[in-house]
Amino acid sequence: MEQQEIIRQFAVEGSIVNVCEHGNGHINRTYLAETERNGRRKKYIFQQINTEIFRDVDQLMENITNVTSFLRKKIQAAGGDPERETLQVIPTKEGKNYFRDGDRFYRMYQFITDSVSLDMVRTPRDFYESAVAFGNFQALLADYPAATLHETIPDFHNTVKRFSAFRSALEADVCGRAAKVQPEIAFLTQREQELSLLVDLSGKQELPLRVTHNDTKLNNIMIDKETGRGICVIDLDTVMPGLSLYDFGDSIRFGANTAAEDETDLQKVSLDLNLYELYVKGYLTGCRGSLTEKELSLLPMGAKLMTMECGMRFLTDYLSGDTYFRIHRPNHNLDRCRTQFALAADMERKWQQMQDITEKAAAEAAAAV
Ligand code: ADP
Ligand code: GN1
Ligand code: MG
Repeated sequence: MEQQEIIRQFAVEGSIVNVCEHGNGHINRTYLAETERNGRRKKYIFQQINTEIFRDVDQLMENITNVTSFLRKKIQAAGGDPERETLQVIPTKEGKNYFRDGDRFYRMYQFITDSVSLDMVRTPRDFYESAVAFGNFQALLADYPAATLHETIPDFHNTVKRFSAFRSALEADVCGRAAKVQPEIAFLTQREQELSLLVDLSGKQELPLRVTHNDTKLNNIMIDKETGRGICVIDLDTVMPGLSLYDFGDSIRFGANTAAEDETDLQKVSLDLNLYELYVKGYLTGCRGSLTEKELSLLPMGAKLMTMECGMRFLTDYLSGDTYFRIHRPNHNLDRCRTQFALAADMERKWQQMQDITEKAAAEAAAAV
């Protein structure tokens, strides 16, 4: 089916006037679709769902529909604007939450108007606001019935299983690339022990399982152009039970890096401690005092392990022939892996400072309650 015909299957207003690729996500194919009726234009986000990764689209979309309906009610009750503060699924004309064309699956969202998503922080405030928004997202979902959520990607942040997957990819070495990445392999294997820390604590119920986002990149939040506030958390494909440390850590690894995730000049990669501190403060504000002592003390570890995990996933994908993350140039996944490991190494150098900042911010937040 032709793209415009697929878009017309959804309950959009008016006729389609423009469709173009949009955003910098690594997983789905995202388009901005514009329609017009009586001279009035409307924007939508139209996505082809990556079904190599999300194999059960019914479950995926059920999660998203239910989570967004839940958020909508809470936002309404708090006097917010649900049109802009949560994703809104546009159904098909037949009332379904996705459309299937052969083996391709599509969905449509309301476009969050007058907002931007950032691939790097512009000003420290952007990062602080994103932290408040991700913390708030978790707080809003604190009483969501977690057992009703489908696990869209099982063991998504299980660093032990991720390490096994890396080992398998290394042994198979299907593209003959292992020889080229010996330093990266060494960096990772030297840290194998530490990788299981959060998984072990979670298994012993020493860390609470919460409903988390699990993919808290800065570009998964829409920032209001006028107020600068983080208004809407998007990319809800991986909302599942998880650890707060995953959400915290993933934000740090992406947003508190002084360089882009795929920077090739590793000299530019470092952890910005000022941004780290702002994020801790913003996240604690958004979470409204819900984090346990143990969670608070492990925030630096969350940052480091999410950075290691992401580097490991990029390395695994590089060894496997780039089948998971969308790449835009040769060696893209290797470049991404190297920034993550360089960032983790910088965190090791700044470990004491990360701990001190966290402790101080946690004490201040506790005193403010
Ligand atoms: P992926 O899973 O591939 O990362 P996303 O759902 O994050 O896909 O979408 C990719 C990008 O598209 C986002 O980073 C954001 O810039 C933009 N985007 C997604 N949904 C919306 C929306 N509802 N309104 C405005 N922009 C959006
Ligand atoms: C992917 O979908 P996107 O681009 O927001 C990935 C994350 C990684 C991230 C690395 C479902 O996020 O887990 O941390 O790339 N999402 C999925 O940039 O695997
Ligand atoms: Mg995304």
